[in-house]
Amino acid sequence: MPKLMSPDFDAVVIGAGVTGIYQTYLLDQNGMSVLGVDAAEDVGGTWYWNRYPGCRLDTESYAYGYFALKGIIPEWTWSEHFAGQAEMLRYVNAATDKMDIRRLYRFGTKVISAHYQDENNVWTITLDDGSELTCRHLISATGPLSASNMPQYAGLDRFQGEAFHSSSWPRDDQGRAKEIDFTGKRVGVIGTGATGVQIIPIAAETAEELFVFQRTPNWCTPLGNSAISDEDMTLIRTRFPTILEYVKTTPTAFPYHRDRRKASEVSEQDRTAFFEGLYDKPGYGIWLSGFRDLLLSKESNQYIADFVAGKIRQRVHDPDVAEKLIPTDHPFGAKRVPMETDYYESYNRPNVHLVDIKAEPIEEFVEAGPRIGDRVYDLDVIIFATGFDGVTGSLDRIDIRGHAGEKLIDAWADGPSTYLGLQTRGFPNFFALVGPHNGSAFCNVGICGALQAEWVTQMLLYMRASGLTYSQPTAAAEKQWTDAVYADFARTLMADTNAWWIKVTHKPDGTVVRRTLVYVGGGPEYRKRCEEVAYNGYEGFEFA
Ligand code: NA7
Repeated sequence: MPKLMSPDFDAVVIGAGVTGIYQTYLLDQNGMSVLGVDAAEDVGGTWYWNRYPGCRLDTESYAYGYFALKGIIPEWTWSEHFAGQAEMLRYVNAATDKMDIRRLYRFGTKVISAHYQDENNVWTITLDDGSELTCRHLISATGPLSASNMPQYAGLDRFQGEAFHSSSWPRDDQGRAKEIDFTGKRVGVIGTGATGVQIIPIAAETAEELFVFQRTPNWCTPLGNSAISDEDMTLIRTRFPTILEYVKTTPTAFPYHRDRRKASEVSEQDRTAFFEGLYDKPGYGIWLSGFRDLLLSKESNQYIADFVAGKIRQRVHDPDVAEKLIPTDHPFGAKRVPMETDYYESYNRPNVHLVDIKAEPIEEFVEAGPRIGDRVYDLDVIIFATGFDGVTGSLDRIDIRGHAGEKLIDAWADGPSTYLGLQTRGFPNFFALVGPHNGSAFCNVGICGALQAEWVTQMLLYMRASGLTYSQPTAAAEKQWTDAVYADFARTLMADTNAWWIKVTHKPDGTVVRRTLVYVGGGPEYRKRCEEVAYNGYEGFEFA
């Protein structure tokens, strides 16, 4: 039985992104001593780090808003239906000012390790400035897409041009993203996920030559962004409470419900008309409002895949290039669908060249650029839009050790095991917000992260009121939750597609283990489950 010891803080929150700052605020408001830590120099998380040209929301600005609760949304004027990075960062900053939580943060500081001390029932946190502190509860809000994936190409250090990951865009002396003028430059982009698809059309406009190094094409559909007029903004404001309630009813907390029909229940003509309507509408409708069996039935999926492939063939003039841009390895929507603006038209420009690095991989970098076979691509700038070590990557990079020194990275070696995606047995008082298996990594983070922050706050208040200082899930509750998460995911067409939400482990005996990092039960079901657990006295948790 763990003993009581007075730690330096009731809680340490790792991360100053949209979820972390809200968690810090809630704990402070409820009289707990809390320290927030973030490697960045300020708040913003994703919106702080990702400053590449073209970076913007791929979901409606006004649906990304739990800050409504803090009075931010009613005052905020969105300039575009899908806000750009700078506006998003201003928005998070405004929310931070309103919540007055900067004073609780240590910025520019990384958490190196977090070790649970069995004998004192506290976590010892080591920071990269060498300092150590203790806390009762450790709460990570490190983001599902914050640990960048930078390929280690041989010879990269020899490259004489500029090379950087999209989330580490070069900064000026004041820390602002440098505007890189691509004019007259030979530019390379590696990666064609959501990030590459946002950068490519912009670089294409001015670069002398743009080489897109594509390993796997994605199914991309039009974003349809536009400015919000003053009149529209007035209407959005009046509708805001409804929008917020509505998104809470949808599986992903984005403003989209699936169509109730199966694809096979609709005539070919009506199906095509339905797809045309979705393709022309701004945003994610084509993915999230499609037929209800889109991600369950191969036949249903093939209809939409054929439709989008047809659009790519129409939009890209060179038939060979068009074919290379059409995915053949994964169903439509089995990866997050990049929302594009003139992406396919970029390939009609004479200065844009698609290089298929699945057919012929980059072998190494030399001084001038990447070498493929006999050809060296002579480049001034190369942007690695190569994505992230998703969901658990940011936690894997911290030395987290629980009961008896067990490492979290070992406990999750074959895939995460959690209860409600929030706690793991053997790691007492540790909560992972927007972590694996809790719905929010596959959800509108603003909404789902807030739900978790509120839920964790309630649990800590319950513990305080009950004189409890120790919590962890029971083995049975954790197993039941984890088995259900894996079983639900296995039923979908996403199960066989590698995306950032799948952890792939190559075992020494040659077997490959593929595990989902996300919960696909949907927001309403997740919320219901969390509420049931709390209502039943936090059933499934052990307290002391
Ligand atoms: P993504 O969607 O994971 O895309 C990463 C891209 O980088 C993808 O095309 C990868 O190809 C490619 N990649 C990754 N590693 C390599 C190497 N070593 N060589 C060549 N190409 C590589 O990340 P994004 O940043 O674009 O988007 C992340 C999320 O941000 C997105 O889902 C939205 O939610 C917002 P692959 O497919 O692995 O063959």
